[in-house]
Amino acid sequence: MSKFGDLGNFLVLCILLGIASSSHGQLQLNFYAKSCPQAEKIIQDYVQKQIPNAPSLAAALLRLHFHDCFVRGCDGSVLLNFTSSTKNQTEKVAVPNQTLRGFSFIDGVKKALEAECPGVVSCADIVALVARDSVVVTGGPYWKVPTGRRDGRISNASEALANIPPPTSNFSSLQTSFASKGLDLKDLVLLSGAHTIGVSHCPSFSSRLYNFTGVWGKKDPSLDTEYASNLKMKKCKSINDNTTIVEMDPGSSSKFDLSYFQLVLKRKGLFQSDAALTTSATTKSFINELVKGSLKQFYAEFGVAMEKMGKIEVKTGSAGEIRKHCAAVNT
Ligand code: HEM
Ligand SMILES: *[C@@H]1O[C@H](CO)[C@@H](O)[C@H](O)[C@H]1NC(C)=O
Ligand SMILES: *[C@@H]1O[C@H](CO)[C@@H](O)[C@H](O)[C@H]1NC(C)=O
Ligand SMILES: *[C@@H]1O[C@H](CO)[C@@H](O)[C@H](O)[C@H]1NC(C)=O
Ligand SMILES: *[C@@H]1O[C@H](CO)[C@@H](O)[C@H](O)[C@H]1NC(C)=O
Ligand SMILES: *[C@@H]1O[C@H](CO)[C@@H](O)[C@H](O)[C@H]1NC(C)=O
Ligand SMILES: *[C@@H]1O[C@H](CO)[C@@H](O)[C@H](O)[C@H]1NC(C)=O
Ligand SMILES: CC(=O)N[C@H]1CO[C@H](CO)[C@@H](O)[C@@H]1O
Repeated sequence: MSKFGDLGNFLVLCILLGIASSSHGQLQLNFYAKSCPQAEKIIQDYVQKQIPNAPSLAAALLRLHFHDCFVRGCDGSVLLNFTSSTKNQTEKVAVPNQTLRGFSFIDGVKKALEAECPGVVSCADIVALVARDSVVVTGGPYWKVPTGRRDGRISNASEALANIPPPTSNFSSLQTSFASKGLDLKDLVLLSGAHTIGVSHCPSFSSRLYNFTGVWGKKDPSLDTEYASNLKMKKCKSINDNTTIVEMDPGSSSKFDLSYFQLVLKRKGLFQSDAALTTSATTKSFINELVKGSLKQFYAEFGVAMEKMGKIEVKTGSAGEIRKHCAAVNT
């Protein structure tokens, strides 16, 4: 009798744990194995076909995943053009999103997936997989992307403003921002390493050249002087230039290498947020270790941090929805 009781308790416990873990929202590798077995292959094929024609999109797509995850979790909300409650004020409209690219690429992938298995693969998973596959195709690191994310129905510009750290962030703001997403200082350093690829527009850093701390003519003393003059003479010739693009890792902005960290140590990180990583002894020593280590080691650690970022506040199970079109919530 007591034996049955124990077994009974044990079974009840198993069921409770089962419920707890499923409602906890676990992503899993190859979530679409049964529902859409070709899903990951379709995405990979699309990326392998398209990215070599437009390799600069790899950086844009990686950044898109970051912006998605930092606002309401990785739920595809960054892709929405309008929702019923926020009308045109979606995340895209917010200042940090004005330079996002890659939306039509995501739409193209979604179209290919809808043709194979309609209504099955979420836009949030597409963003996560496309980011990884694009980086891999351009010769960068690979990381695991567990799937099963569901799409959100809300996208709000003021939340994007509040959650995406601005390039003027100091160390403590970055630490707070990342901590609020469950990411630690090591993650902050590693993920900032994404700035080894891609470009920026002048307004993201021109106050460092022209108007530091709001004082006209003042330059950011933490930025290498020669680098600053070059940027002023050759790139951002006026503080109003909002069209010129600048490599964040000059000469190496299509290579996923360690040179971003080398530049940051030489006071040549483009943003105040890059420079801020050397203002804490902890993050500075992480950077020193990375620079001394191998590329392989950076790739492995970057991958772990990306997997962590890809799990921020994900919606799973029956939460959210699987959008039909990535730019709009289902009606
Ligand atoms: C630590 C806080 C971060 C700040 C303040 C920041 C800020 C920025 C800014 C201002 C730009 C340039 C936008 C423009 O003017 O065009 C940029 C570009 C970029 N960021 Fe970040 N970022 C951060 C973290 C990250 C993370 C975590 C990732 C990805 C894991 C990332 C990936 C990228 C990439 C790949 C680009 C280049 C995009 C392109 O070429 O279109 N950033 N970032
Ligand atoms: C959403 O906005 C993007 C530009 O931000 C545009 O290219 C796309 O056509 C729009 N999609 C819809 C469904 O309105
Ligand atoms: C958007 O988010 C802000 C800040 O959280 C909130 O005050 C505002 O009410 C939201 N707007 C809508 C339309 O939900
Ligand atoms: C939203 O649309 C209205 C009317 O079309 C316009 O007046 C307003 O400026 C728009 N807001 C934003 C942030 O684009
Ligand atoms: C960092 O920036 C935040 C937000 O702008 C500000 O409130 C804080 O005082 C700054 N911290 C330091 C140490 O400068
Ligand atoms: C310089 O910065 C201050 C404070 O942010 C601002 O009020 C001023 O308009 C800026 N000057 C120029 C020329 O952009
Ligand atoms: C960008 O610069 C152009 C020309 O200086 C100006 O017309 C436009 O309003 C600017 N856009 C933004 C978003 O500041
Ligand atoms: C990609 C995207 O949607 N960018 C938008 C950012 O916001 C400006 C207006 O503030 C729009 O013009 C862009 O289309």
